[in-house]
Amino acid sequence: MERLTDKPAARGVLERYRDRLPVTDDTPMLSLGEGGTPLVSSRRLIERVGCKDLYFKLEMCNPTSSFKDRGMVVAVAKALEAGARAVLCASTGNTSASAAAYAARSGLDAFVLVPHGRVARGKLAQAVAHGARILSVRGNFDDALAIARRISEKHPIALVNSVNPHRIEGQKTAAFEIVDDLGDAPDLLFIPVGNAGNITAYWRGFVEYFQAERAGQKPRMIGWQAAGAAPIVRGEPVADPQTVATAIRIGNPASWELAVAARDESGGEINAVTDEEILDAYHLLAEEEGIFCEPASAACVAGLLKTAAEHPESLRDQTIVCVITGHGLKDPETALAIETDAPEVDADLAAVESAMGLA
Ligand code: AN7
Repeated sequence: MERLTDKPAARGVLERYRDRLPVTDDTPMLSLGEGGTPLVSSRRLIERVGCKDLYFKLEMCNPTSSFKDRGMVVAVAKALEAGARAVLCASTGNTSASAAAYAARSGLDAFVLVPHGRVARGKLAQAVAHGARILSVRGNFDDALAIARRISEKHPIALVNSVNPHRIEGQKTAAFEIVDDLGDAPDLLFIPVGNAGNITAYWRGFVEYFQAERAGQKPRMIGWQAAGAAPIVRGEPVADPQTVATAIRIGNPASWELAVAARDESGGEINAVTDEEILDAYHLLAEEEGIFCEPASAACVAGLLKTAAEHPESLRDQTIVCVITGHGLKDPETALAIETDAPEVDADLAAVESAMGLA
């Protein structure tokens, strides 16, 4: 942490929001330039939705291409401040990618427990590249998190899952940015729900800005789980969660109660969308908005399209933000699973013209 003078373009979450984060004089100002992500307006999907305004918060534009970086930078900085030598997480992929990156930058060891065979390849590639010690656990995310919690209790290794309160603190800064960009909170926030840390964090951020009178209202929080991994919707843990959206393949969310509180205090809802609905939204977002996200992120857009189909009147006068949590490149298998029509052609002008239908 010698080079405290690093000044990434976006300054980073710790420096920008130090007054609203658990930053002390001893907290290292770690940063990879996280936060400050774009809030882009919908150009085409809004016509299907029929609301007043529709925006996408592009959290895939963070340094490791997911929202996790906002919380991870705080958790790793606080671990450093406390003298930790190593960090540990269980992860469906994005938390491990982020932990690996910030640990690498800090000279800490990173141990990541991932559910065997269920992590998208791009996320594994990130953990490998950053030199994390990856353990592929024969079990699901919930099994891996239970073990990670035990290990952090028994050994001096900092747990950087969202049960670490510093993660939630960092992630709430995304809500601040939305309010600052819009001039107020939106009416509705659509957000995917897995381990339920992020919906908890956004709600905290919106409440804080409302109490500080930086926002005149708070949004209703509208969370979306995958139908095969929807414990909060069903009201009971799911023993064997299944969904194409591997990031949210979680059967017993750590922040379950806090997510329910966010839902209820905001007058919101947490509902489910099927894998088919998720993949439809995933393709529409890429094809009609130019936004290539991972399937879990598309769950909230799927939920928005479903709501537009079932209760169009509920959206009519609303300003809506969808949180696009992770990048599509993280999961190339899903992207390439659709039938691609990429005919091979000879390296010849006439042949290419003919294949393009220009001949
Ligand atoms: C792209 O990385 O749980 O409800 O271990 O990667 O806060 O869990 C990821 C979750 C949404 C759900 N979108 O957020 C992990 C992990 C993406 C994600 C979620 C995740 P939470």
